[in-house]
Amino acid sequence: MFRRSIEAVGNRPNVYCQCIGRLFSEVMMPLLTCLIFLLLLPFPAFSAKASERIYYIAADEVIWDYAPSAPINPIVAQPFTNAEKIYINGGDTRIGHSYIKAVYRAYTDASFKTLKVRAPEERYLGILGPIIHAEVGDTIKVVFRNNTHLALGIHPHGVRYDKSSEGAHYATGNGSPEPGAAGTAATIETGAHVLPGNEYTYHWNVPEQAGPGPLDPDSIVWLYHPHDHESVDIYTGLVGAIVVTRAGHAKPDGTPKDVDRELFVLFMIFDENLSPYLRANIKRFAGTPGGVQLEADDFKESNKKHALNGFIYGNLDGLTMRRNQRVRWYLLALGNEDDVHTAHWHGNTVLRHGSRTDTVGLLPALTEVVDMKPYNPGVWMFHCHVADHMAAGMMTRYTVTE
Ligand SMILES: [Cu+2]
Repeated sequence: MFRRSIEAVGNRPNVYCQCIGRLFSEVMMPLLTCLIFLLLLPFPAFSAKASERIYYIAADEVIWDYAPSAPINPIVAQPFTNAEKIYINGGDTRIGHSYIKAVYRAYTDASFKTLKVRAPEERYLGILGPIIHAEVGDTIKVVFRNNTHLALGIHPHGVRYDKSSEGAHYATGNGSPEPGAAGTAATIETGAHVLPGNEYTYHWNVPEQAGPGPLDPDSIVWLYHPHDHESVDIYTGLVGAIVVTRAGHAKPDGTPKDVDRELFVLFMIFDENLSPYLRANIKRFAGTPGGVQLEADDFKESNKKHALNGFIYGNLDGLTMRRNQRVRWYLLALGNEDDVHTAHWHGNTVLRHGSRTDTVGLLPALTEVVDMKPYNPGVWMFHCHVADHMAAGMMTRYTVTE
C-alpha cells in the first residue's frame, strides 16, 4: 500500500522514497513484529494489567436455615422420614434446622451500609462467603468489618501475606513467657482477633506461587476462614473461597477465560456442638433449654449438619448449566475427622488433572478443581458418596438444560 501510494503521486516516482518504503515494509516491519512477539512470549503476564482487587467483607450474624424445604425432603418430594427428622425437627430439647450462625458477606463499599446482592445464579453459594477473584500479578485488599459478638478475622490460604495480613495469631519467637516479648506473636497484630464492631484491612499478594501450577487448569481455588480459635471458629459458618487465575488467562473480573460457568461447593459437616453459638442456639430454639443434655448422643447427632454450602437434603438449589458449556467445579472441604467426602456426580463426568472420573475425594481444607462439559441433559444427583453422610443429607441435584 505504501509503495503504491507513492507511485500514484506522479509518473516519475521518487527512487529514495521507494527504497525507504521497501526497507520499512519488507525488513523493518517483520523484524519489529518478531522482536515484539519474542519479548512477549516468555512473559504472558506483561499482556495483562495487574489490578488491585478490593473487597468489603463483613462477618454478619444471621439465622441460617439448613433445610428451608422442611417438612418436605425435596430429593424424594416426600415428608422427611423419622431417620431424617433427627437432623430436621426441633423440640423441647432440640434446636431444629435453623441456627444462629455467622457468615461472610460482601458489601458495596467501606461504609458497610449496603449488602452486595447476589445474582440469582449465585444464590446456590449459600453459606459460602463472597468469592474473591484475582489473576496472578494482582493484589487483593480485603476491608473486613466484624459485625458479630465474637473476636474474628480472615485467614487466607495460598496467597502471599506479611504477618500483619495472615489473620492467625501464634508465637514466632523463642517461647519467652514474658508477655509482649520481642519476637512473639503477642507483639504483632495479624488481624486474627478483630473485636466486635471493629474493622481491619488485609493486603494479600498473588504471585505465581499462589496461582495454577503446570498441571493445574487455568484457575485454582483457596479457602479463607477465621483463625483465632480455628478449631471452633469454622463452625460459626464463616468460610469463603479465593480463585486465582493464571496470568494472561483471566477476564477483567478475574474469572478464567476458558470457563463459561464456575460452581463452588463446600462439603462440610457443620458440627453445631462445637459452634461458639451453641448455648445461644439452645436458648433461642429449644422448647425447654434447661432440659437439654449437651453430652447426650442423640442431641449431639442432631447438631451435625452434613451440608453442601450449608444446605442438607437437596436444599442446595441452583447448580444449573447448559449442555456443552465449559463448567468448572471448585470443590472445597473443611471440618473434622468425619469430613472425609467423596463428591459424586450422576449423569455426567469430569476431568480432574487430565483424568476422567465421576467421583472426587476431599479431606478437611483440601480443594479440588475439575472441569465438566455436560453432554447429558437432565436433573442429576450430586452427593457425597460416603453412605452415612448421604443418609444425613449431604446430597443435592444439578441441572443440565439443552
Ligand atoms: Cu461426605
